[in-house]
Amino acid sequence: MQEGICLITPPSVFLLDERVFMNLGILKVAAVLEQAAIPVEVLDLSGVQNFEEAVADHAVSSRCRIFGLTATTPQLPAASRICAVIRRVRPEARVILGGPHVTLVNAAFKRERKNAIDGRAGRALRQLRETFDVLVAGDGEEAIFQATQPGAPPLIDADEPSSLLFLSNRRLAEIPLPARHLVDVESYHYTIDGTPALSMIAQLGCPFGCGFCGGRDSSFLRRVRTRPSTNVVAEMVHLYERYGVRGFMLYDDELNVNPKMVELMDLIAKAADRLGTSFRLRGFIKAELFTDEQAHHMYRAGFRWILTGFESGSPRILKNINKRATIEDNTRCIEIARRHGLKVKSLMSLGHPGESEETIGQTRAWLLQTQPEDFDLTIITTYPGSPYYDHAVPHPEKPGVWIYTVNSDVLYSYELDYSQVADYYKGDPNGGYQAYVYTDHLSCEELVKHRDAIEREVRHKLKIPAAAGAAAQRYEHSMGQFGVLPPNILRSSEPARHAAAS
Ligand code: B12
Ligand code: SF4
Repeated sequence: MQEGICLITPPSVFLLDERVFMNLGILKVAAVLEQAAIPVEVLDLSGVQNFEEAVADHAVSSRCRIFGLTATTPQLPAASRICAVIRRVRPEARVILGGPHVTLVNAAFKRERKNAIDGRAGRALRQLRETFDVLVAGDGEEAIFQATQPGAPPLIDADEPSSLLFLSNRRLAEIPLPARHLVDVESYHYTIDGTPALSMIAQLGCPFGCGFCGGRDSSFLRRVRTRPSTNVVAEMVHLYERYGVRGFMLYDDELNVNPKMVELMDLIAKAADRLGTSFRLRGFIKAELFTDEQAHHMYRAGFRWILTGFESGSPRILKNINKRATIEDNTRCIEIARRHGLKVKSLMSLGHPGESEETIGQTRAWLLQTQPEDFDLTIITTYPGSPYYDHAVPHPEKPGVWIYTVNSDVLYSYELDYSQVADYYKGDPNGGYQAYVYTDHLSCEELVKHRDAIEREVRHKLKIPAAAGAAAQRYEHSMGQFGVLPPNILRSSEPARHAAAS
């Protein structure tokens, strides 16, 4: 029988609820392997507290010798621990790491190399190389076949548009849909206005250059790549027919950077009519590109919500972020949405260069003035691969502190060992935040204090309930099931496909 590949999604213990959106990237890699009749196992550890036990139990009996992990930066500590478990129980195994973290570290490293700097991205990449056997940066769909070959190079760079491994628009449309059947779809629970929904990626890339956003030097994350509108609609129809869902969360970075967005909305509306149903959609919009025409067609397609990264109510901070949108653009975006019956979730953040009590006050005032139906307020984290990280220089006096300067305003960030610290994203919004950044005007603690105060006040005044979390699950192997993982954690491609490959 042909050797299989076990693909693993590490947990994200820092998320409020881990079974909301399944990881589509690794399921795209699984789909191309299945298409090539290579047996695939998917170990979905999202929400599994004792994940190392689950990995040990499975790896010891798995027929796979190749293990492929995905990781964002905050998932890296868990991914490193998973790798250590595999090495312990299966010393002969090959462990591949793909996903956003390695992609971003590699992009930052290439930038350092271009500028002849031996810097922290180079160190981070070396650390990854010491931990994993093969690293894959960028698109995984073609690269996985190289990574699994005997004698594969330690780093495969599929994040270069000149590489055959970098997917063209045409190839993007040809590759199979994410292999969602290899995770327990039922255990994921997301609704849009009460309608059960699944997430989708219709296009890749965002051409903008916001300072806190990862991948501004990565073609994988920056170059806009689209699929034909008919191809996107076909995925929706498939999800409707196979899983019975009418809700779709579009996780494209910014839907309206696609010049064919209105055409796409029309085709979605027509598909729903043809099926005799109505869809409910949610997705991200770039504020200054938003128009009445887009809003009208989005509503017809089934959108009732848009999410927009407005980030700040301060003109100075918007400039420092390099957001491009002005306060007026942002307010106008909300007005357009309102005219067309679309609710707005305003995505806001604190802790940018030059952040002060005054700029935070402007953010608070803008939220209260524009009254979004929902909002999110985070403190930014300087992840590798974002301009705030990549363009920072060491503090001349304080070891472990980095300085990013823009328009004479400064952001200080603490150096973190990303292989150890699962940096904070969303915990308990009432008192669970930490900051690893500060400015000339506000300390880490003050940023957290202001964030918590605005969260409480704005939610109270606008009557917006706080998001609820979900308890993590424990994998139990004490019931005579040693080595057999339940189907909500482990799924394999169908035996018929295995047989075809043997
Ligand atoms: C959807 C999404 C989420 C969702 C769902 C996450 C999930 N379960 O997938 C939610 C809302 C939960 C979320 C949360 C967060 N996210 Co998010 N998210 C995204 C988003 C918009 C789309 C992800 C996606 O599906 N992409 C499309 C697929 C095809 O790409 P992919 O997953 O990277 O997989 C491809 C390759 O990476 C590679 N690959 C991936 N895995 C593997 C494995 C192997 C073995 C191989 C060979 C290849 C391979 O092949 C895949 C197919 O091409 C991305 C931005 C983006 N456009 O990618 C940000 C992004 C991944 N998120 C990001 C961040 C920072 C976060 C948060 C920390 C929140 C925050 N503070 O902003 C949290 C942390 C979540 C976590 N689990 O770690 C950053 C990651 C930065 C980093 N350094 O890792 C990104 C890149 C946004 C950005 N531009 O800054 N996120
Ligand atoms: S924050 Fe949004 S608009 Fe800015 S670069 Fe990232 S994806 Fe693009």
